Amino acid sequence: MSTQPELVIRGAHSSPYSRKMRAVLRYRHIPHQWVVRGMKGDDMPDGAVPVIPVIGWCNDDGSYRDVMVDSSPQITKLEAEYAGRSIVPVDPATALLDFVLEDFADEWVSKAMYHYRWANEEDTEKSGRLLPLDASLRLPDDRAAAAHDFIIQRQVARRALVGSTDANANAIERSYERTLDALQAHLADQTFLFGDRPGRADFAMFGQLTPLVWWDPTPTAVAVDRAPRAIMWVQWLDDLSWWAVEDEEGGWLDIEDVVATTRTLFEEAGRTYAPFMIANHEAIAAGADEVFCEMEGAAFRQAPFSYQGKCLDWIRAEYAALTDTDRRRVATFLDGTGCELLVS
Ligand SMILES: N[C@@H](CCC(=O)N[C@@H](CS)C(=O)NCC(=O)O)C(=O)O
Repeated sequence: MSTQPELVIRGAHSSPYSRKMRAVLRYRHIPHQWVVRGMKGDDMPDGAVPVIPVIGWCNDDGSYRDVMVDSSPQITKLEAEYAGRSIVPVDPATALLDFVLEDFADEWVSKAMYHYRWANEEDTEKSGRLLPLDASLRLPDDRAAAAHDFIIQRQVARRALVGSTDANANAIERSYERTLDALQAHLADQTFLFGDRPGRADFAMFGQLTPLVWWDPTPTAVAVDRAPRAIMWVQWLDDLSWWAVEDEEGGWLDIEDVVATTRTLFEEAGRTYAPFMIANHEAIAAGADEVFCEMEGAAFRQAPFSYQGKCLDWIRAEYAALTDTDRRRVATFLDGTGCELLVS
């Protein structure tokens, strides 16, 4: 009898999005097989674009009937196909907030992740030594040394693509610090962002924070100082298969009850992520070759990023699909955070 689960997730230990999706599958009790990209057992075809994680749906004979990339749509498909332990809040207005904060983590906190790692020599050196071994512990030393140089060159050269320039460093680093401060305050009283069970935003934040607070020395030191709770929270999120969900519909907050410390994260998103996402969307629409926005009185610039343009479209589509009443409830919550611009 075949013991192969229907789902295979192909990722890498060091990939924030892979960790996000593996944590979702674990928490949701969805049987799956984890496969490290390029290692034995990895027979999955690439998805539409060559990124990880890829989730593959298997037939009984082991062939793949579907493969899919991009963590947010993966979560949506899994929600439609698997019942129980949902990670989408029951109140549609809270669910919209959760979707926005998921995107803040995926598309903005990810800039801090990339920046700290590839802008500081100590962090860069560490990743250069460790990343080649992610998929192959037995890689011979000479090949690991060659991979060290190759990875560092490639990743440092890509810094500007995600906005990790010297001119943007202050905006990215202060935002990381404020995000940690908000989480430290939040976790003093709450385990998750939208109730007594984790949502999409919790898993997205977990994914990006893993390298920031557990791997890279510079941002880890910042986190030890400012947000020890967030560091341990990341350990919790990695495997929440044990977290009890007694009432499938219960445990979520209505939007009117979402706590002030979660709102603080929206204020942070409103200072940074929201102006960036809007300027990026406008730059793509105008065919411009640079995104420019004001962030706390300084200029933030990078090249347009088309995937992030789609992310804003998805947020706006979700908002448009709400009832008039729920749209008003969301607008009331977001008013004054800076995130209201995302949906207006
Ligand atoms: N939008 C994607 C992003 C996935 C992504 O950027 N993955 C990175 C690794 S974390 C990647 O595959 N980069 C190219 C590579 O590693 O070859 C998601 O939500 O999953």
